[in-house]
Amino acid sequence: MTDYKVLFTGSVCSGKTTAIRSLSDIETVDTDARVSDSAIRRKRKTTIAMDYGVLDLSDSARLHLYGTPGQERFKFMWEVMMSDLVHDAEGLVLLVDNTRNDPFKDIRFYVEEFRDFIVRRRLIIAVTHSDEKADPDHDYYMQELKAMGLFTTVIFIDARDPSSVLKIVKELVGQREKDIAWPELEQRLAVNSTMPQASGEGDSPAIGVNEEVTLLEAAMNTRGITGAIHLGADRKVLSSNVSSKQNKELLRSMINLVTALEAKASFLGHIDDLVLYGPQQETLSVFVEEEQALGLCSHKDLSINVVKQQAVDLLQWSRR
Ligand SMILES: Nc1nc2c(ncn2[C@@H]2O[C@H](COP(=O)(O)OP(=O)(O)OP(=O)(O)O)[C@@H](O)[C@H]2O)c(=O)[nH]1
Ligand SMILES: [Mg+2]
Repeated sequence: MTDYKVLFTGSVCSGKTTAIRSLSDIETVDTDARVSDSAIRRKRKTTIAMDYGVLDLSDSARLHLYGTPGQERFKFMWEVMMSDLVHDAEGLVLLVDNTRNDPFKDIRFYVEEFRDFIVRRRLIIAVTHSDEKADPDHDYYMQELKAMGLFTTVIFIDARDPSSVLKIVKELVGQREKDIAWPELEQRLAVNSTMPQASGEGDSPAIGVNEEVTLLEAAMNTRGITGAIHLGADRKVLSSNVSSKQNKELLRSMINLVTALEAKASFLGHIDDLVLYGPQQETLSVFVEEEQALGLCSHKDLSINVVKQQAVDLLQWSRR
């Protein structure tokens, strides 16, 4: 028996748990728990440790499916998985949620985080949620990834639909495993579908307004964040829990500085963040969009890359 392994990763809600459930012949092991942070706006549960499933490919081959938790605060699991469980995996499937404000930011983040792992393996980018938002399309992905120096396969899938997720498996092992009866496999997995029309109901993302957490609560539930300030389009403070007056002023000045820099130095293009990193102190960073701006104080040991990814999640999913 040949055993293959594949690791699924990607941002919160990108569909890792769903994709593994779609493909697995066994009841999947998942460790989803109720969330109380920026992920809750879209769904009730998030993976806190890992997902696991198995797919029998033929009489002589089997694919083990592993999924990381999406939230950065459970990142220790990524390391545990890479160094132990999946150190011998065939490849990494990076699920990219097409509804994210900037899917390419996510790609950069995960490629950076999994850089050592990818060097020796196949990377497949699987774009999900394109039924909810069609752009960017396949051509755009190919063009942008090429510009980023990433020459990799991009597949559009719906994680809820087994036949669609099977495209990843084909890409990964299709060349080497010639005995796989794909149509039968597809038929067998059809029962795993969680497409709304097939099962009658999907995993309901609808959550009562009262259950939603505010952006500040979400920020404070995020590892390493010690304070947050949220500003609206007019750059007036909507909410803040930054205790130090000095830091609060600094964050506001940094946001104004971004606006001023954009006006005075238009050749720089759009500036979305500005980070003030003091090795002895907390790191202060601001993330500026047209409609809102976010200032974060974070623990000095938390990497800038991680703070940026957390800010992306907060700005995307938390309501004002
Ligand atoms: N419309 C649509 N919904 C999808 C798609 N893929 C996944 N979903 C839904 O998105 C939601 C989140 O999927 P999960 O599989 O829990 O996401 P995850 O990546 O495991 O998230 P974490 O464990 O929190 O990191 C579920 O309600 C899925 O049914 C897709 O391509 N289209
Ligand atoms: Mg999950």
